[in-house]
Amino acid sequence: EEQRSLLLRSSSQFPPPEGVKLSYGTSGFRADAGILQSTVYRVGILAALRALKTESVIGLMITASHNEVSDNGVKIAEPNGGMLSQHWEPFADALANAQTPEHLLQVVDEFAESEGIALDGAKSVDILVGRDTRPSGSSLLEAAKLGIGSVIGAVALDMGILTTPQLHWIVRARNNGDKASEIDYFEQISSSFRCLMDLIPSGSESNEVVDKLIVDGANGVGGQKLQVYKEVLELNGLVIEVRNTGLEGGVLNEGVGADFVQKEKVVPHGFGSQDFGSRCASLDGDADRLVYFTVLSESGNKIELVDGDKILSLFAVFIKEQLSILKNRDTKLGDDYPCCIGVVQTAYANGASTDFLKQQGLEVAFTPTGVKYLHEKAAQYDIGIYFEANGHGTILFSELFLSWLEATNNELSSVSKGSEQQKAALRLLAVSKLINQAVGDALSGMLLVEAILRHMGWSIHRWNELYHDLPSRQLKVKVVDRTAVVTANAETEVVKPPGIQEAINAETANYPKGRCFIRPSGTEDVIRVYAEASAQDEADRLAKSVANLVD
Ligand code: 16G
Ligand code: ZN
Repeated sequence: EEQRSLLLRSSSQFPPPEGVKLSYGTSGFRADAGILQSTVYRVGILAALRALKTESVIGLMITASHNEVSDNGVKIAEPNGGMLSQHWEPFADALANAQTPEHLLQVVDEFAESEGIALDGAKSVDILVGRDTRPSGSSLLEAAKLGIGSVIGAVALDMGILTTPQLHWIVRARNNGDKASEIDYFEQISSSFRCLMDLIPSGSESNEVVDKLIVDGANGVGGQKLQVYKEVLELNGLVIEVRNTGLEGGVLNEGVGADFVQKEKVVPHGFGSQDFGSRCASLDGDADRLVYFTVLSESGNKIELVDGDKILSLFAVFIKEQLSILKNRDTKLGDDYPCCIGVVQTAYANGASTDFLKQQGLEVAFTPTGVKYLHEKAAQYDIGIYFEANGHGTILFSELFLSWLEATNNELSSVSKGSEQQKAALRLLAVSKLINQAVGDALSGMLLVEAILRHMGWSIHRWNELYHDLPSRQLKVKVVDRTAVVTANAETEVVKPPGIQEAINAETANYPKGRCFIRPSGTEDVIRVYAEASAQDEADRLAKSVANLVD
């Protein structure tokens, strides 16, 4: 009874915005920050219920990633650091759209009942709340706390300003019983980076790689964090210059950041001809995406993009190399482990990257767009590497494989300490600690790229030469109802409306190496078109003619 009146009282302060229907999309709720107070309050309730259900620490992150600064959003991190369990999404929608306090109470009651969640205040659970640097973040964070506070037994812990992957990492670590603060996060990633640097084979130093890395921080939280921690990284052998930290007066995501760089293929603000030839990286607004680039000429603003597919390829090549060194060890030293390695991509992956990965003998799987799908698939392997072309991705290691690796490393260190095999085991262990096991993380991903380039003795140009991207074009078409388009086969085929896929096939057949698909965006009211062909003007034309089919 106390719980009911508390919910009624507090939710009456947060009426939902009029005339908007909200939906928990691929990355939670996102909208203009001005209408989000009630949504964030309600996600606070959701997080509290999720924590009671799982009897674990849950995360609540307030961010709209690469969206413009006036937007904001909110999403949940599960106990293992992953995305909200998909079967809770409809409940999230019902909660966000409940029109009156009475209706909201009814939604909560029914759901708690069906999930077997006791709302008697008997248990105490923690919800970690974080936000990015958006000005709307602090008042939304207060709304989240009130939502959490309206469920008896739920306690909100304000983690302040964090990158999205940091919050996911901390939630995961807390549930594993580890010490987990932002300091522990940086301690772990910088010490495992150090470990990889110490294991670099002699003779692979290349002057080009030793040059400093220039990072575009998107005027967001990632740039700020890097600015603070760059001295520590410098001690570990990595010199970084951070631009667009947000402290120079630039606007979040405006002409800067990984999404801008990847989509527009031009230099972000603050970069130009003076950076010709340098190794540059770009983070997105909440630092869960990473792309690299170089400035193409001494005059223009054109770049050579080194995208998520290339980061994936670099990681895959390095890991395969370590696995094959390990395989060469004396098998008298315990059983071998049939490590099952797989890579996961979406339809946006450049066809040349898929060909390259297959040539390396890797199993390549495809899922629909959205981290939750890629992550789930990658978790099925002993080592699952996933990346979206836009730069979101990570490497997942299975518990079974990691314990085998620990045991093998122990054995090797007693019989052949310092051998190549032991070094390979140590490198893989370091990668598993450096790379964020919860979610794609631009900061930890960047450190892994930097370590591998030094290990290989590769410049960014050498890395970029792993394969040549096929020319591609992305377009979007504004539509009234994007749900009219339904796709199958990891978004490569349209099943509704009828007839469209046949028309796309007919268009595509006109282009050598042509490939084209359309899909409804999960974040905007548009249909996206992607086309690839052997020449840029062909990719452009193919995309355009297919866009006309949709219009
Ligand atoms: C979200 C997704 C990202 C995906 C993008 C596609 C997460 C955390 N983020 O940003 O993975 O690439 O949406 O956007 O899942 P779209 O559906 O508008 O093309
Ligand atoms: Zn992001």
